[in-house]
Formats: sequence, structure tokens, C-alpha cells
Amino acid sequence: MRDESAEAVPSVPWWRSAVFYQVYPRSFADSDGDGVGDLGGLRDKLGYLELLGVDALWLCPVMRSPMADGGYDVSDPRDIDPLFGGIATLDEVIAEAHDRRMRVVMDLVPNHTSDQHPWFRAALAAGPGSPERARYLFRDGRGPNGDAPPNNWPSIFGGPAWTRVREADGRPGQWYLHIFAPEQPDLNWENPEVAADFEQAMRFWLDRGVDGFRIDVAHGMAKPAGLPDMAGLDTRLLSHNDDDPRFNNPGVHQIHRRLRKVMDEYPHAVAIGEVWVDDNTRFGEYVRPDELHMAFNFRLAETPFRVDRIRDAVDNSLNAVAAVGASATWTLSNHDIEREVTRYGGGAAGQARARAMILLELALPGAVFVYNGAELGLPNVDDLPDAALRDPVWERSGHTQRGRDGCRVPLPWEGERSPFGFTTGTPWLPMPPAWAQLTVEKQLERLDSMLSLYRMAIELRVVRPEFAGPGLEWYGSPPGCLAFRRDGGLLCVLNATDSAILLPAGDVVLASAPITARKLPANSTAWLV
Ligand code: TEU
Repeated sequence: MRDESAEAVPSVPWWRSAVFYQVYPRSFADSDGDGVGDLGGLRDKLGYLELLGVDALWLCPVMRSPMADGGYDVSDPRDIDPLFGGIATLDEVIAEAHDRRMRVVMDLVPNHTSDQHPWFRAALAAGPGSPERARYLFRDGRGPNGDAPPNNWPSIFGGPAWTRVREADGRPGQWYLHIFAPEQPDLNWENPEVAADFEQAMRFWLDRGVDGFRIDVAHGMAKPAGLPDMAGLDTRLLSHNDDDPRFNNPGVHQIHRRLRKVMDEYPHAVAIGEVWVDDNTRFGEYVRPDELHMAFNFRLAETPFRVDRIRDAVDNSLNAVAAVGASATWTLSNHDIEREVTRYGGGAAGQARARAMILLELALPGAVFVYNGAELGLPNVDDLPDAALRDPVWERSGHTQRGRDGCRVPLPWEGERSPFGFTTGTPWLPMPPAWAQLTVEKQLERLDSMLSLYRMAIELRVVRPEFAGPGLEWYGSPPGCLAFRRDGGLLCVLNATDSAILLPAGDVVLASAPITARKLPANSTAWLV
């Protein structure tokens, strides 16, 4: 393990332009044959990630959890779940990743715990008005018998955001708030014990050598005084707007300032917030110099393959951070979002557009987040059998919304048949037979594969001086196309029309599709210097 505390902190921190690789541990690689990916599987594949050339890994939650929401329901924030292999295996992952010059960022979940967390069990046992209940958001119900929830808030996963508990005498009692599943009770961040415990968890992992955190629902935590009803009730699942009282309350910034003080004790480490806030000014508040280092900007992931919208997303993302001197982040997908190949139309066009978009993304100034499997061009799996679905959204929506499992299907590594080397057992979600063509093994052999494109692009981004500088300038381009130039001189041209265009002057260093007679085909991107 490197002792970076002794090293001088460089003026440009490592994370500013890093390529992060998001590992969804359940789905990456399984080392023990139980069909669920684990840290041993990740350790065994670190060579693959080094070959891919990424700077850092972001591990989705691996803490102890009953797995009601794929690990985002944490029952012990200072231990690794046995399903993933235990704490010694995490130490190995960190040490080996560091040996291979990759950083490791863990996912922390401050907004809620698991309902199996000792604190929540104690809260249930202790009864109304107790200090145990004061760590969560317990309230009496409305109506004469208290049998209506305390307010009208819906859960992001469907149904009400409140569940009524049974008190010790067996009678229906208070309600507790859960913005996500009932198995994920919201913590009361006004209780000093909550912040203290979270800080303890941060130090616990930082002391073990992790290089930072992805902070789950970083726009959550703070709640409005009195928990008022939501005006203009918004019952969409997995989605919300900026005025939603469940999120983005001003008190959240005080929390981030407090957490930043802990981060500053570990100057090399980074905190990246999951911040679903649309307004640029309000988004920027999260990355002021004394709050989070970076925040996920989801505009590109929400943008269809249209140049006007892509250009808007880029401008907005850059503007949102420029005002506060923070750096941008870019992401096309993650474990909550439909995979980009599918989002861009699927099939050959979806693949071509995803290739074009990764070159666009890697040409931008800032940090890039690659979700595991994107480098293989995996499509969403939209025909999983009902019985296989695990996302709480499926049950909570009364089987009307299938949820996010389609982007969480395990990775195909090798061979001709499922489970494609992912496991020696039965994968936790079935893997499509057609993925025989998308295995790592097959794609390593072909220069024209998605994987080879990622490898070449990431390498060029590191070694070429033309990627230098924080800024970009838009460049004239024909309708349906866009072009920008980086400070260092890289020119990135995207053709989103359905016919080829003539490239401007310059040497092509990489293109997402073959260039003949200086023509950039439809649905593709080229890098020129
Ligand atoms: O997601 C938070 C969140 O708000 C998402 O549900 C978001 O609204 C939606 O995905 C937008 O499409 C985080 C995690 O990324 C997610 O996997 C967890 O289920 C959730 O927190 C609860 O911890």
C-alpha cells in the first residue's frame, strides 16, 4: 500500500482528468461459484483493468448488507459482506490495484441504512420518543388513529415513502421515512451521532488505503423542517425534479462541508457525489471548494444521440462547474441507467453511436466514468424473465416497471456459452447467448472491437499532449455534426447524420469507424491533431 500522506500533494490532483471504471461487484467476476461476483473475482481481473488503462476503480457498495437493493442497504458500514469475500480480500484488491497504479474508490451510502442495521433494530425495539428512534425519521401518522402516513411523499421505488411499524404492545404505531425501499430507512442527519458514525466509516476505509468515495444520493440527507407535503405530487419512479422536497435541501451543504474536513485529512483522496440536480447554479453549489471534490453530471447520460442536445449537455456540464472552479465529470451510463448501446437505438446503429460517444466523452476535459460492460458494448437486457428480476422497483411498482436489472447482467469473459467464464455456477441474472460474440476474449483478438477502441482511446488520452488544458472551443461544422478543439490542440469531430462527411485538415489519430478518402462515416467520431 502506498503511504501517500507522506507525499507532497501535486498541484493538479490525480482525479481531475482520471478515467474511472465502475465495478458493479455482483456482476463483474465471481471467484467462488455462487453465481454472484465478488472481490476475489475483481482481484483476479485487475490485469484486465490495467490493460484497459483506467486510472481508478469505483466499487459499488461491498459493505455488509442483506442486499434488498444490491448492497445500497448497508447493515454494517465498516465491514465487507461475506458474499463479496470479506475485508482481507478488499485489502488484497487495494494493494494489487495500487501495485498496478490504479486507485480504488468505494461507494458510501449516507442517506439511509439497511433495516437490519443494529441502529434500526434498536429503534424498533425502543419505542416512540427514544434516542434510538431519533437516529431515523419516525413520526406519528395523520388522521384520528394515526393510520395515514405523516406526509404524502412517494418512494423513488414506488408506493409511499412511509412504513408503519408495530410497537412492542403489538399495536400499529409510528411511521418511518424511506425515500427508497422500506428496507432502507432514512437517517436523521440532524442527529450528531449520525454524522459522527459516518465520519468514522470514512476514516475506517481511508485508513485501509482507499483513495476516496463515491457518495450515494449526495443531494439527499437533509430534510425540510416539518417534512411538509410535496406540492404537485410527483410519483414517477427512479426520477425527480429540482423542487422535490425529498432532495436537495439547503442543509445538505453544511453536511458536505463537515465531511470535506475529514477528506482533507487525506489530501490525495477524492469524494465524488451522486447529485441529481438539473439547475447549473444549484449543482455547482455541491462542488464549491469546501464541499465535494466532484459530482456526477448526468446530462450526457440523459441525452439522445442528437448534436444540438449533446452540445447543450457539454456546455451545461462545463458551465455548472466553471463558476466554482471545479472540474467536470462525464458519464454515459451506470448501474441505474439503460445501457447506451440500447439507448442509442440498439443493433449496429446503437453500437456505432456508442463508439462515437465514447470518443466524444474521452476527448472532453474532466473525469470520465466508464460503467463495467460499456467497454464491451453490452446492450441492455430487456427480456429477463420476470422471476429473475431483483430490483426492488419490480415489486414496489406492482410489476408495472421492470427496474434496472437489464443493465446489471454479469460480464461475459470467455467461451461460447453462458456463463461465459463469469462464474462456475449459475449467474445471478441469466446471460444472453448472443453475448458469445461480445466476450472479452473475442474482443481482445479484434482491433475493430469496442474493447480495442476503448483501450486505444484511453491510451491516447494519457500520452498525447493535445489533450492538455481545461478548456474547449466549439468549431464550425456542418448541420448534424459537431466539432470542438481542446486547448492542447486535439480536434474532435462527431458526425450524427446518416451520411459521411469530409473531415477538416489534420492527422486522424483515432476514429470510431474506418475512414476512407478523408470521409467520416455516419454515426461516428474522429480525433485529429
Ligand atoms: O441512486 C439514487 C437515485 O436517486 C436513483 O434512484 C435515481 O433517482 C435514479 O436512478 C435516476 O434514474 C442511488 C444508487 O445509485 C441506486 O443504485 C440506489 O438504488 C439508490 O441510490 C438508493 O441507495
